[in-house]
Amino acid sequence: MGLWYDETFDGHTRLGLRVKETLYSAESSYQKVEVIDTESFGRVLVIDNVFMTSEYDEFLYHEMLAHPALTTAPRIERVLVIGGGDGGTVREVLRHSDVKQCVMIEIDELVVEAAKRYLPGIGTAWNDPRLDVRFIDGIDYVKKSDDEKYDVILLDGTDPIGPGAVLFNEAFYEGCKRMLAEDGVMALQSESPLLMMDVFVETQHKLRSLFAEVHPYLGPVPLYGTGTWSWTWCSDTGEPLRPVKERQEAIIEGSKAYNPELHQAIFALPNYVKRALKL
Ligand code: SPD
Repeated sequence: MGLWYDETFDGHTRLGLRVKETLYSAESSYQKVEVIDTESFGRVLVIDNVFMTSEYDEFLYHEMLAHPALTTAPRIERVLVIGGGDGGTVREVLRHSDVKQCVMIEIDELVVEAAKRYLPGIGTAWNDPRLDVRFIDGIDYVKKSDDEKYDVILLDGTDPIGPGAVLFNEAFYEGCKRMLAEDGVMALQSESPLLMMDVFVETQHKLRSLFAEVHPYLGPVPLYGTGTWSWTWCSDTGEPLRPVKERQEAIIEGSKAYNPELHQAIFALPNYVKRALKL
């Protein structure tokens, strides 16, 4: 039978992957970081026993986090990514030639070290001169930084447990808004509207109290084992369904999932989500 690695979601449900080999296992001052090689999902980054990303389906998550925001913001010269230590999100950001600078704030250097060594197929843009990686606390950064505001902010956190929990609180979102240009766009991973409906709904309410336009969108990420995953597009101006065609055209060829039709489709919400959000 071999060895299995299980992620347990709620004490009653788990997703198991058959492990070929554990490639890396270490404890930082924040969390346990592992990379396992699996039969079905290829190499998988695991943080505190939660599957974070896999070689097999990472594109479904990273392309969906990055491109809806990057194709709709009025400008995309300065982009901030908070979290995302595996490098998948910044890789997608840097595929846009209009991006002049991408600052990535990751609290845990060990995640980036592990990803660089064991997941080189995911983080393919580490050497891009436009990338500025800083190992600092994202909360402190958005609350106190004097840096120029960003055109796009992407939040690529873990689930709201452990060090990633603060990335779901209102004070953090307020800080992000402080760092966002007036007409900027922020997008974030906002959990599963099925197994984590309470977190999903609460997150939408927090965002709605800060932004005039808050639009969740959905897609599958098999590694998260919950059927459907959500991300949320936020802005005070702008409109998620009016992408810049030239930006879309420039990335279609190299995208495994994102295309203009999918961009429109992912914002269509099923009734159970609309009802939960009173839309
Ligand atoms: N249930 C796991 C959710 C993890 C979301 N972030 C993943 C980081 C991938 N860059």
